[in-house]
Amino acid sequence: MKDKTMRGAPAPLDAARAVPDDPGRRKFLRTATATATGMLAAGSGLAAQAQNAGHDAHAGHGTTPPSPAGAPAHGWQGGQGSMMYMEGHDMHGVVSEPPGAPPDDAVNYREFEMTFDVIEHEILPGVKAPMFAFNGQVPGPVFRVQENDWIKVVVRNRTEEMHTIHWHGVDLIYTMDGVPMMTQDPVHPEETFIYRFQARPHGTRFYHCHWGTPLHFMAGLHGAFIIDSPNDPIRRDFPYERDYVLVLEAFDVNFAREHMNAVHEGMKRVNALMRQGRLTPRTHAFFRNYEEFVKAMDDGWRPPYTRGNAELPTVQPRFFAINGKAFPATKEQGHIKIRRGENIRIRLINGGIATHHMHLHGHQFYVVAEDGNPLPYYKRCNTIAVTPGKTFDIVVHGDNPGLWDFHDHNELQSTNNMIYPGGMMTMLEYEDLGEVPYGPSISINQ
Ligand SMILES: [Cu+2]
Repeated sequence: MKDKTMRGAPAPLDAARAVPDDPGRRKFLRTATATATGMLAAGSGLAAQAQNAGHDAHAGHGTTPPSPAGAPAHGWQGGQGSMMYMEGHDMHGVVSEPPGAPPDDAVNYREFEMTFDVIEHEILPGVKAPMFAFNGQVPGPVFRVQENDWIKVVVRNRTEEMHTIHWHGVDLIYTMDGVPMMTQDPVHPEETFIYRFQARPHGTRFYHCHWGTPLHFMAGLHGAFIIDSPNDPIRRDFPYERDYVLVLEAFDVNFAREHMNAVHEGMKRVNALMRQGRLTPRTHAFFRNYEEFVKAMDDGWRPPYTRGNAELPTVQPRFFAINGKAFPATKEQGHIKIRRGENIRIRLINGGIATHHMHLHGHQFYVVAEDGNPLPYYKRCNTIAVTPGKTFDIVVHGDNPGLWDFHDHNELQSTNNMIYPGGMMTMLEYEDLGEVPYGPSISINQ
């Protein structure tokens, strides 16, 4: 991210983490194959490599300049939808840009650089899983922009799979909406894709990959997209200085590992077929339209959902995280801090596939926004169900000094691999508590 707001964002939980390099990715894929049945496969070697590579792994990757305004963008053929990956294109270095947004000289874009990566992500000590990642981190970086800002996101695919970015809850030009084959071609390996849109309306929104969604979205291509506005009524009604972004996640690490390898093998097959000139709609389950698909079935072709992925396990998350980390590793990002008399805003974003009943001890918080939109009246609650695809904003008023549990009240999700306590659990901590009669310790097998 080159925009300074991505680094200087006020949210205390936004810390970016190390970006692993490509050799590490290849190595982990081999490791993952060998340990597909082992849930808690170790990967410290990779972690060490990732640290050595550090953020400089990104510095060498310049962004190819966008095509000039009005130039025919690669892969866009008069709205016909593209078959480009069946035509043997080498996408290395290709820059694609959908039509529909103003050119660079027409509006003042805030430009962000993004990458799709494969990493091994540590959910908590002892548990690592292969994941896709924006900018080498899970969740992706937090965008903080102002309403009506024009946003330009230049995203480079550094994986061997395909992806897109969908801007969830943002009212943008449909060609930037990121749904593969519906509004754009997927972003191919080594391709760079440019999204341009205006950030509106204000509120807590998010972004995620829309390709191969159960895997790509769950593990872990998702991140917060916060659109602020001076006209936000919540700022008026609950003056606050600090807000916290909590991306709620449910990880099935076995599924991630096995599906990641299946996808990887699938891409190898596609590439081999392409080299041999044998990539066809039937070998790749890709059709120009519904009629072509039905005709193939009439001719005896069997779609993948009647055979292909059946060998994969049912998705059953056993690890639940806030901003990529499960309790007690939620501590690594810091607790949610508050002081007596202070209002804090907490933005809850469901970045996964489960419902999370977030319960705060010792307080009745105000539910102030749903799906990013301010509510016409504020409801007082101590528990709120955050279903998949939803965001809720709550405001906590600091009226009960102490150390308070804030956790998923589906207790199965306050565990790590069914061992309590763990998972989706963190703490609301008063900074001005002074001397505490009881200080927390760590117990991880109750
Ligand atoms: Cu993806």
